[in-house]
Amino acid sequence: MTAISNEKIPNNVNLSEDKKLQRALEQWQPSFLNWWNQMGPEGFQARDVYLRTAISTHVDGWAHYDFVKMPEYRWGIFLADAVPDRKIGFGDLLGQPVWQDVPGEHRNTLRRLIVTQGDTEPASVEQQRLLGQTCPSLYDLRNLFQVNVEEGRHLWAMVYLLHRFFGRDGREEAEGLLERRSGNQDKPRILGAFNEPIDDWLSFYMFTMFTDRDGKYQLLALAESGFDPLSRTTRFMLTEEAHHMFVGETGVQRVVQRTAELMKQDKNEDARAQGGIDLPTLQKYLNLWYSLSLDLFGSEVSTNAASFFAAGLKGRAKEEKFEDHLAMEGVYPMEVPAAGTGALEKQDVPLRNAMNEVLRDGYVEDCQRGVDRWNKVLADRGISFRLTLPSRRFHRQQGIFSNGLHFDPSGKPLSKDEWARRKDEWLPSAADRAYVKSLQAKAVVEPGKIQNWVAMPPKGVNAQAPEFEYVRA
Ligand code: BYC
Ligand code: FE
Ligand code: FE
Repeated sequence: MTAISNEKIPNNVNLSEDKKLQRALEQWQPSFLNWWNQMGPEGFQARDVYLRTAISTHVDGWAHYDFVKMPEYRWGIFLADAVPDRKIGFGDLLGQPVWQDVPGEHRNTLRRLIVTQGDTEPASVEQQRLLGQTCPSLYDLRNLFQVNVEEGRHLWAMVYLLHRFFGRDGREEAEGLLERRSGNQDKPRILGAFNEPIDDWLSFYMFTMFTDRDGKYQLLALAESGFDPLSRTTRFMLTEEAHHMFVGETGVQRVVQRTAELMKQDKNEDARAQGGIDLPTLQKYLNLWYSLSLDLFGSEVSTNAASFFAAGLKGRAKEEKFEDHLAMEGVYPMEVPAAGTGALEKQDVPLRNAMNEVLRDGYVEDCQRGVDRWNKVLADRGISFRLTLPSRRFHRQQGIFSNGLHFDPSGKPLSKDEWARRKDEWLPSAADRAYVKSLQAKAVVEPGKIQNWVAMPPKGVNAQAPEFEYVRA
């Protein structure tokens, strides 16, 4: 491994050999820090936080753990090792050598994909910037900051590609990534879920469970790209993504566990009476973040997706597991709402046009495995309630089930009026949100202590104890 740690921008891309690129990125760096100081975690920037930093891409030692002040975090540029003689694994160019540069005819499309990916990273940091002030424990606070600095690194990953391969347009896009703001009316982030508020910790756990998991699937699809630098950078991002989903899945699991404990302490099994989050409220938060995250896959039937696939820009997750990499002949049977009536009709969609749905299939299965693990916690404690993933048709704002159509969580069509009348049964109401926030009104920052509505983790970070002082006063 080359020595990288003492460079201004840590990297494994030989940045010092490309002075022009190095200068451009060193010019972007203060803008990034400016953005971080303004839009990053509020109130904790001067604290020492126990963080892992990526220092290489090798499995046996890519992470280094130590106390760091977040603005001094060493955000670096890391690509996974090149696969020798790598070939395009799908689409019209199947079997041709991958590209080390951007083919002119795909320049705009690739830039757009990279910008869309890049935009989500700072967006999530913005969405989460006030959570530190209401943290359940120091362990959770540290995990939040770990996720935040790594999303910052993912932004660096996309900005590297923009600067290195897209010339002036790329540099302008890199500026734009620091200018849009989550939830801002005039300059919103690009994708829907990234403009939604994350202003309580249950939402944070659901977001890292469901929305970061969209990240996993999108990154897996981009890791198949014929544009090799994109493939290599997303492959390394995936190793960091695993921790974000761990934070989400185990976060919700610790809430489920605590809720079960509190139910057992109450003569009516009433978790709220014991200061916890009841299971129906958990289900509503799940419904919300799962449906917002389903939207991130785009429409079920998409000519964009077909052309990304045809051109070798974006594949399916783990493309090698499929038999037919051309996808010219197959169809994907789907239930599609008929124009006008909205009644569901079976339709065979040409496979390439259904690539968003194919990617979503893998995602849905992956989510279900997590939900099964939560339900096991309930079963083990003798509670009969089960959490469920709602139908893919429920509460959609993108794709064939949006556009004024409404469905209940079982997928049954509803009139507009019925939806308006009943949606608070399925999505967090203003009262639910106020209740959840009331449980988190006061941050708990004493080592080993935790708010009442969530259980302590069974293990700490990097072999430290759960009660370790992860963020120093
Ligand atoms: N919100 O054919 P369609 C992550 C637009 S998360 C707003 O349906 P397509 C992370 C679409 O852009 C992973 N607009 O979809 C997680 C298009 O616009 P134009 C992020 C949307 O193009 C947590 C139109 O609707 N990575 O990393 O096949 C924390 C029709 O498009 C939405 C990526 O997204 C939406 N939800 O696919 C931190 C990968 N959905 O062209 C980070 C890169 C669609 O008509 N992006 N639209 O103006 C892509 O691959 C594709 O852009 C999408 C959409 C999958 C998002
Ligand atoms: Fe990310
Ligand atoms: Fe993430």
